[in-house]
Amino acid sequence: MNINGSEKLASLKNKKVEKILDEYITLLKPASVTILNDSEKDQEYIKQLAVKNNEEKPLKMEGHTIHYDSPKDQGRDLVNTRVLVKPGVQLGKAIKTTDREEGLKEVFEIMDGIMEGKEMLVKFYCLGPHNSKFSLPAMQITDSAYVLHSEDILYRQGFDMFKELDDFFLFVHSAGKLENGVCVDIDKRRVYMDLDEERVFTVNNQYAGNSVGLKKLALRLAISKANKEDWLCEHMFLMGAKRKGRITYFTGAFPSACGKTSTAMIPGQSIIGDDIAYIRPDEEGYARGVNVEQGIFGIIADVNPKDDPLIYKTLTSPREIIFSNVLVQEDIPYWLNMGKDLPSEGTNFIGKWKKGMTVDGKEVLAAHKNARFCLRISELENVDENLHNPEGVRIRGFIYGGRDSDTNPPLLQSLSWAHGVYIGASVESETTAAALGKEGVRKHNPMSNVEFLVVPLGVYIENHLKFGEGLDVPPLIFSTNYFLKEDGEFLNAKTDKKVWLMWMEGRVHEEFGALETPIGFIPKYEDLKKLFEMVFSKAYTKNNYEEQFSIKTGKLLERLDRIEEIYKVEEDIPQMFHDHLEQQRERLKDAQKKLGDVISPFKFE
Ligand code: SPV
Ligand code: MN
Repeated sequence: MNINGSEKLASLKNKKVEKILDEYITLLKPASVTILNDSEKDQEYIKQLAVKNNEEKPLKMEGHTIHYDSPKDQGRDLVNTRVLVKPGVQLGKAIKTTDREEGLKEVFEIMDGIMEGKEMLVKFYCLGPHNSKFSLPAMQITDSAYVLHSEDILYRQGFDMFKELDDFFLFVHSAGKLENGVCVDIDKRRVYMDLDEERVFTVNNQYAGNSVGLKKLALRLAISKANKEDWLCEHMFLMGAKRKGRITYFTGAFPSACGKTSTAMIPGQSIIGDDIAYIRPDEEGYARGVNVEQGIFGIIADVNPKDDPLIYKTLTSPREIIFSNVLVQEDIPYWLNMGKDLPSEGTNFIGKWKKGMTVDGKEVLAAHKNARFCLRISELENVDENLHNPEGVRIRGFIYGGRDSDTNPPLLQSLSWAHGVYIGASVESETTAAALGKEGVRKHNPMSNVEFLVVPLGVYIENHLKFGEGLDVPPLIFSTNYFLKEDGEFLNAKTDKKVWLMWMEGRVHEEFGALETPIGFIPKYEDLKKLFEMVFSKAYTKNNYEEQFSIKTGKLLERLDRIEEIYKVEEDIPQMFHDHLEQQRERLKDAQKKLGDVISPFKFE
């Protein structure tokens, strides 16, 4: 086999890498192999290859390209994404598993010869900042230049780390057969995780949540590692909240498509990351976190000049951006709710598109709800100066968000660390287009991480409890709900999240009081009134407050019962979790008896 760039391989002097290459060249049977290093030249090669292979097409604006995924590959595949387990290993109900031997046999059969006639690409990256205790090296093998182009944007380069190294994550991907640059063998799509060997095999897909090894596949391997080593690997953004000339860092876990990126991008604040954080204790007893990534693979629907001015501006100016699954007309990208009228025809993920078109009796929208943009965080005006700091930043607050139309108030603070872990572990959210399946179904999503968990829930929760207990100054824990509705209308403007953030920041610095309710602390009316006035020059009425912050004991108790049902069947859930559930039930029942089914927040003054 002729290997392009074999001198690069030789310079690594890495026997394990060489062995892996031999193994997968034999299995995948590519026509050629190209080894890439961190150079600009190799990054440019990949960009051009993505266009040459038809996986991307240049758009009108300099640096912009469009990539389409198959209509059947527009979100993460929850059915065929599995953890390979040895006989006897139980991971619990939330996690899909396959017997390791059978799974490996199955996926190796699919992979046998899958790269025939294709170029195998090999590249090395670093998860987390360089030269840091957070850094984890990762090797990527793929036949998709789109995947590598995405990784060159989203991750830090890591070639040099592979000199003298034999402990790293491995991702082996093939998009399989392509037609017009789009993969077609979707029925043979598999994403199999082999935790024992810290490697993932993913085939017959291109949607980045399935294909890009360093994203959700590395998240799963790192969750396994973190839970063995007592740190946290979370599906969390990382941002700086700015007030009174100071900066205070928060992480936030939100289910996909529930306002995570737009929270990380609140105007006037700074962003470190929008998706995945590694968090470790520091010597002074604080939690420290880094962004695993250096780019954003963000949902583009709803990005408009009013709600997300910064991202909108960035997306509509020249720079390196991969758009995916949007509508394109005359080489200009359009997406849903972008604040202007969309053309009535163009090209999208189904091919030629015209307004009103249906497929299987369902109208095809101009762009997919899960259409995305991919760019470097350094391209954003609000990039935080600590993006690449090897020490990370001190995290003072965790935020758990969910999509909940009728139960939780917009904002809460937990009564303690352990109560906060209970709150995070009982997040319920209505499903969205980011994962394949029905939308709008209430689903339990602990720490918004359920789709990525590879350790039993009990282990995961225990690790959280221990983590906070081991800190002198644990982050405060908050929960938010941007999606509360009354008579079908949202009770909050999308931009209100800025006020919630300012309140949380003030709580960290002990500048605001709070009201204690059965489910946690809520803000006082006067503080919110002042903040709305200060931030938006907007009146916040007692009526607004009452509608949003009433404690709905009846609905909350129903929710608690649902959560209890789920945890009943999970093994080894720490007793502390059950205690918090029981205490919360008692408090709610008590309040219900005394004050009714829906309690005005003023009653807690
Ligand atoms: C998410 O859906 O949570 C994402 C995008 O961040 S991906 O997981 O890559 O599909
Ligand atoms: Mn995500």
